Amino acid sequence: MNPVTGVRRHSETVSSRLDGDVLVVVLDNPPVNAVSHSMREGLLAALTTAGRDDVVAIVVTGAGTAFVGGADIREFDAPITTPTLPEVTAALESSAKPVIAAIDGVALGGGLELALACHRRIATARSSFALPEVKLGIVPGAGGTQRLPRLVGLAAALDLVPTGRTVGADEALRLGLVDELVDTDVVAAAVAVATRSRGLSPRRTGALAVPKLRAEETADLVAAATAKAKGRPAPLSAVLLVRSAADLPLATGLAEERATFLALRASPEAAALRHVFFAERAAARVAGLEGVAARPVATIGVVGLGLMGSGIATAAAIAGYSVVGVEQSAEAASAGEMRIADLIARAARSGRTGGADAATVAARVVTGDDLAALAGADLVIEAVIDDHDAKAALFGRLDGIVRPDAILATNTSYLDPDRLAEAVSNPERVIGLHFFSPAHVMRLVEVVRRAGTAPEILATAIAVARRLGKLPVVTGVCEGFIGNRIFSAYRREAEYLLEDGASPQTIDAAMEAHGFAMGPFAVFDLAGLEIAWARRKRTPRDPAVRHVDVADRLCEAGRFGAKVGRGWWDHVDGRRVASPEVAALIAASRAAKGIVPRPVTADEIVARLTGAMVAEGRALLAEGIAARASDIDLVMINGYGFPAYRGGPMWAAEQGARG
Ligand code: 3H9
Repeated sequence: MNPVTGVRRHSETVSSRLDGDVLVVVLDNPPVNAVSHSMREGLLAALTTAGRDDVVAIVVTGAGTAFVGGADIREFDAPITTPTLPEVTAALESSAKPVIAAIDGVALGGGLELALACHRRIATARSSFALPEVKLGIVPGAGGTQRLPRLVGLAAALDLVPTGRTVGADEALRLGLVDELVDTDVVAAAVAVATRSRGLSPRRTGALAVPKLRAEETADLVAAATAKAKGRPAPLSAVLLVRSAADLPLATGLAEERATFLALRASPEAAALRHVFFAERAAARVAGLEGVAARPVATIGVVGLGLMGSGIATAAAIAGYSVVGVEQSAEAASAGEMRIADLIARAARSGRTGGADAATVAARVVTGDDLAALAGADLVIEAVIDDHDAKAALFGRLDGIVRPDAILATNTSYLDPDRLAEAVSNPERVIGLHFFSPAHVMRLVEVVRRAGTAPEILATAIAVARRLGKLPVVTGVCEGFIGNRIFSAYRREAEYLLEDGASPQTIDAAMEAHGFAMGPFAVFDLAGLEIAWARRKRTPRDPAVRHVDVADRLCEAGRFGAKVGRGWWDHVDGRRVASPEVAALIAASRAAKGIVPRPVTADEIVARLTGAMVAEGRALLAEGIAARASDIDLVMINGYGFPAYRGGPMWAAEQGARG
């Protein structure tokens, strides 16, 4: 013990001090106090110290701005070491002296499990709670599935554990997950409660019975949670474990939970999801931005209020920015404003406006038909038609209107932002912000870094994307950037497969069975075929490269996709149906080239389509367009429906190569 401070160190990450006759145990493992081996060891040692006669109760708290962000995910690739987290939670729960969790910040995963094993939980309003393990392909492994339902009931636990949903402090209080909220010093409040609990026997969560429900009610809740699990092992196991908490003695339930946790922890799916977790953090580290601060941004201009622009404006308003939307005419502007108001209202209804009501969010948006309204904007994002001349002319006009330091961002999918930048007098402020449709929903934003973009502009664009709740991934300049360039290779290979003998039906079915939300032909139909057709018509074709022209024939026949009811599929009452017309066009294309169709298996389809992605991904890395393979994985998962549980194309290929 340090004689001056009275602080006793139990391990590298755990210390304690006496506050009166209450032992305050501090967990300190920056940045989020993840539970590491040293924290588990230290906590057990602190509990031993608490056995002394001069201690009447124990308060456990986190240093800094978190309680505990979960078990240390970096340890998950290594063998388990003792003491394990279940040993620590068992020791906390069985402590003869009352243990109170003082929570200020996140209590996630193993962190929430620690709190659940304490005898009371006191928290601040900014705290939040979740068992997010299923997002990492595992289930809680230290009692979460057994203690949570004892505290909050089956309905809430079946909502929270299989989804990993985060709840704020108010909801946690309502659910009974925390006992008290304070707006003062949470440790002082916990010490006061602890002092009052002197001599009282602790209320042990594990000793509580799960509140009884009628059998039919339980069956309905289980069925709903099972449907949401979409066949993935972790959420499905979470449903079963939570359900069994109502019937099994604590020790049996904990043993089942632990066995499931250990099995899932070792699964390829969990390894892939851990890769995704760390990939997202790695994407935030952008070379050349070390020590570069983002500028403050308060007002965002959006030019073009079609579907894309309205989505961007909606996301910006929800994030709290002042938004100025500009269209070509007053009618188009008011149509855009109505669309934005509708998107905001829908977001508010489904609880995606951060607690603000729709009217408050909508009041942040003004629209009009005069670019002059953008004079005060800090950042202007153009989302007009994807045509170089139109965008360059707009940038030229904006150059004379916006502040000289305002950032100009293009939402182009395919055009060259370097050429667009030539239209403005100080091109270092031009950047690409490539949103995905619908922009208020899709998480991915490709941040297109031009060689001439100033670092401060790049840092600011990334910070804005993050505040919009997006996942920004930096890409260099090339046709289609990371995502659409890989998607083009994917499209090409899908068309080769067609000609070789597969059909839109077999190809889509194979990719959907592989975990894609939609197969490629369903995606082409949803996006519409005419934009790619127009691009093909203006792009010279290399005669040496194999080309499949079925898509051109489809467009010539007016089969532009789902919105006209006909594309690669027929779309009837929202269902996809195989089209004899398309089958005939494919057959004609084969016949014209003398190709005899052969059976193509689902395995070949998956191997060739994912192989095409990987080959293009490697080219992007070699060209320096993508900074790291994991950035490519994030783009394909968050923008193109690649299943996260397979870790992305580059990760999956690496695992496959390792065998
Ligand atoms: C679990 O608990 C299983 C138990 O049931 C087991 C029982 C036996 N471990 O996201 P940020 C790092 S599973 C290790 O940028 P934010 C992160 O890598 C776990 N490291 O900050 C990053 O490092 P770097 C359940 C972690 O403020 C840095 O912290 N828990 C962990 O935007 C900052 O992270 C979860 O799934 C961790 N658990 O968000 C929670 N957490 O600077 C996962 C973070 O080197 N974490 N790091 O890149 C999160 O959701 C967010 O990180 C959090 C902070 C909300 C905590």
